[in-house]
Amino acid sequence: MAEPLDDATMARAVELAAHGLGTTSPNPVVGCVILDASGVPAGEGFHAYRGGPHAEVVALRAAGERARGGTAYVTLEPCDHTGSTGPCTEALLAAGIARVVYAVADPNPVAAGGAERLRGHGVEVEQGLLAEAAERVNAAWLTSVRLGRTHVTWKFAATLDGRSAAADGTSKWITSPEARQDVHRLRAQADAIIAGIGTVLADDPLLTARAPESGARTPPLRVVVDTGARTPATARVLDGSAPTLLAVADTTETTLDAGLLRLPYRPDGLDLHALLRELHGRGVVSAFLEGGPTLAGAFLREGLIDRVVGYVAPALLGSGRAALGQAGVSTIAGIHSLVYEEVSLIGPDLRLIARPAPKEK
Ligand code: AOF
Ligand code: ZN
Repeated sequence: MAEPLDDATMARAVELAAHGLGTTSPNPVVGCVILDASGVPAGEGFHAYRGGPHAEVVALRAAGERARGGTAYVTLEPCDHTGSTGPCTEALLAAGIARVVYAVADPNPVAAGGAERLRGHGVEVEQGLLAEAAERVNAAWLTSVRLGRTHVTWKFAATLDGRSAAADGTSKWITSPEARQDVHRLRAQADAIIAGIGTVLADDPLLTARAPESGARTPPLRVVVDTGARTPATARVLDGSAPTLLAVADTTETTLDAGLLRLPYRPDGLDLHALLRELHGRGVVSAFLEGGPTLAGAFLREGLIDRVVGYVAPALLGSGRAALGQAGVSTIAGIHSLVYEEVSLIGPDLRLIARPAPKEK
């Protein structure tokens, strides 16, 4: 039976999970709150880094003896396997937890089965509370496990009329320093930053995350979709300050001294599905797709964009490059429908976060 405290407590667990964004990859972000037998908060925790204790274990440690007879709220089904740590099911049983409420089932076949194990030991188990919020915070990991490919966030910056550059190609700066700082913060949460060769040749970007709090963790992998290996040896993406991978066609011959990922070539470009499968195989759970409009259009056409983050400046250009290129839409029936997830002001600019609308059955 649902308790009045359930929603607020799971909301706290989701908030805790978010603290792990950017440091747990290739593991999920997970939050956990323990209430004692009389419903008073006894301990909380989140999964902080790969190989570290799971959220449940952190929260149980904090609760100590007060966990006995209590309820554990977890954003992801407790694991039932021994990996880098022991099974959370056993930790919960050993602590004498009487009830477990979790939001989202674990899609990882290796770790799943926790709910059944706990029920088998007489623990009251409920699933689905605040599942939408828990899905959202852990979207990158859930997508990568369910689909076997890297989760993609497409980021763009544009004027209110959707332009990312003026007619002469100049684009610095459409959005504010605050918005650009926010981009660095989001980039730092991703495992990889993807750009097209057009952007590398035009802007010579560094593609690094310069966020104050990202200091200690490994920098995101820089990935250039560069079919013909045209990246100049002097390009800033090859400066060695972060690892770089050039995705080239398997038929391309090059002497470029860089990490190469050879992919099948199709008439309309590199096989982007193969790219995201390969990256996933290398532990890249989440990628930030930036620059330029052609590559973004190709990803969208292939159904490979999971989240859109748009920074929209209160300015108009009226001409110049559109933020998004050809995306396979020729008539309105082919429109890529999204739902807004979040709208906020970042300095003077709007930040819009959206994801693909659920397909109608
Ligand atoms: C986490 N943190 O808080 C929970 C996880 O590699 P391991 O042994 O740490 O196990 C990772 C799996 O454990 C992960 O894929 C997920 O299925 C499950 N739950 N993982 O990293 C946590 N609760
Ligand atoms: Zn676990």
